[in-house]
Amino acid sequence: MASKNQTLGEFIIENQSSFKYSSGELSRLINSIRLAAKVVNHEVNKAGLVDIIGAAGDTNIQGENQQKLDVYANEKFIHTLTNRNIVCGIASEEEDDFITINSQDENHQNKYIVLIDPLDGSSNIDVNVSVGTIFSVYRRITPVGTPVKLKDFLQKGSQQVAAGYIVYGTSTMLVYTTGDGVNGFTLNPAIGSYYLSHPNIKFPENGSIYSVNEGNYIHFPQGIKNYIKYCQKEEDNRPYTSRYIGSLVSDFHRNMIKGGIYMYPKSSKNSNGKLRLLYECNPMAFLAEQANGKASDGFTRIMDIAPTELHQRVPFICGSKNMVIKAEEFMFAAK
Ligand code: AHM
Ligand code: MG
Repeated sequence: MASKNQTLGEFIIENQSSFKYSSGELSRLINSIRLAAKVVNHEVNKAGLVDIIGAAGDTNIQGENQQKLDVYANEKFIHTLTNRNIVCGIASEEEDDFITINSQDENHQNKYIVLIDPLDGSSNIDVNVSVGTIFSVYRRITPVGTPVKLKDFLQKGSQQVAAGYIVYGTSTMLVYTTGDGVNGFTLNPAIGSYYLSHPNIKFPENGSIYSVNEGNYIHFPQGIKNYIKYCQKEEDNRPYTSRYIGSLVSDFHRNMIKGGIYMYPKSSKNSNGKLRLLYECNPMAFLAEQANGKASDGFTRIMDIAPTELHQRVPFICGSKNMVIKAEEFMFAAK
């Protein structure tokens, strides 16, 4: 039984047997992400010292090259997952192609692949605003023991076995699902342990926050424009409040706790929106549905979209169930 003072390590062990494909492999994988996230967190927390310890591209006092944090995070996650020999392939928003991992054990038995956005919203770092890591886990569909193929990565979001994010915010939190609800763990930086602080998180069915980059308003499809006007109307429990951090993980996290909707629609500037189906939308959609929320491209459930390429972009509408349903109504009405 989950209790609030449980550590993430204890939680993983306790819940391992309830996971239907349990072999310990997924637990080890989540453990690796937890570890890499701590290291990345340490680095992200020092971002404000950049003028003192040197910026990206500079050489620091030890003669080491300073890296951009998104590059650093990418390397850290890939390195940890590769070194611990627990996945057979990784795709990252920071890499052009997927990475095949040659397992060191002779039978090459690893069956999971990971897709990751190592540091989402990284343009916020320079101004001390929260950023995040997003990850998604699938079972490979090609035979175990052979090199992974593109089709292992191009699975529908509905095939995910786990997904989660780390938000490097005022506290650092790791929030994840293995298909049995969503749990949030807060890092105690003094001792380096994550504690279960938010068990079984659920989106309120209705919310009063809408999150969208309204600077793009004139470029939005008519359905989104109409929905935004609906949010602003003085009626029932409206107008809603507008909150947009511009950091998906943080906007999603707030909306999940308080009730709200996040939208990155297509526009006349970006014909498929901005966000990536595999690294951003699918994992967030899995978390949303596991937390009683909903995720759509305006017409179709995100996790039902069949991916055609690794870095595919899709319009994204995600959050409290009734708000997403209402936004979809406006999209269909203006079609
Ligand atoms: P990134 O993957 O390049 O960091 O972009 C993703 C981010 C999201 O976190 C955020 O919601 C969105 O881009 C903000 O975009 P915009 O500045 O266009 O509103
Ligand atoms: Mg991103």
